Amino acid sequence: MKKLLILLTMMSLVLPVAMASEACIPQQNDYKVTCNSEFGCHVKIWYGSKYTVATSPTLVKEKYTWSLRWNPTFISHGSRLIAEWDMKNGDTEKVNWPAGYSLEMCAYVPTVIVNNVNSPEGLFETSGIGWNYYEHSCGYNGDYYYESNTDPTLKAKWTPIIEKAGYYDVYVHYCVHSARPTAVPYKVVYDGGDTTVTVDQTIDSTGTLGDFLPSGWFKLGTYEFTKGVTGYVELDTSSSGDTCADAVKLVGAV
Ligand SMILES: [Ca+2]
Ligand SMILES: [Ca+2]
Repeated sequence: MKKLLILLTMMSLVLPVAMASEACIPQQNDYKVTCNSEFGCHVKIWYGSKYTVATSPTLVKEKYTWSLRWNPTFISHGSRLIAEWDMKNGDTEKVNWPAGYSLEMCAYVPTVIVNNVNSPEGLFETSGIGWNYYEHSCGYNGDYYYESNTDPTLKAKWTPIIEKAGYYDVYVHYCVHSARPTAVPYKVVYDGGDTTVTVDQTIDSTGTLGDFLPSGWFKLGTYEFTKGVTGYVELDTSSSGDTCADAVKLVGAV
């Protein structure tokens, strides 16, 4: 209960916290744009540097508040961002843009990383006695926990703080070593059930053997999560070898 209170306090103080990237696709001009991403969209209109007519595109404001940038900043490819706005999933907005302008529809891609430490993005917990904290560059953010027991009651749990419900790709990171188990059971608890995926911690995410190698992000699968802290990833140490507990990442599946 105490941990839950701490977590809720963290959430109330620091939200929004999740990082977000964008997946952008140029649009054909058919006088409207539609957002087809459950995490929402970000629309951007660019003014190409080779276009010489100094008139604005025909922006038909219907539903959304547009952010117009009449003192635009040059970006690397020589175009200027002149307008942008956010849209919700399934919504359509009227817009027309003449030759020389381009429009991108960008799906928001939320990303939540829970390292082996409590943070605004999530909670990390270990249970049982026998976990050792270790610092090495092979772990995500240079650290991880490992154990040398065969007691299956030892567990490690990552609870991401989900701001937007939806489907997420779930990845784990660990420090690769030949002394680790070849089948670490990671249980993913998601909206509607749970699935256990075993991970060979003697190889990295591309299948390469090694000692003290960073694993890269190994994908456990794609699962649906509700807003909040009901979903989590948990491993136990029932497998033979020195299990590593490092980091979990969720990336919006768009
Ligand atoms: Ca780590
Ligand atoms: Ca063990």
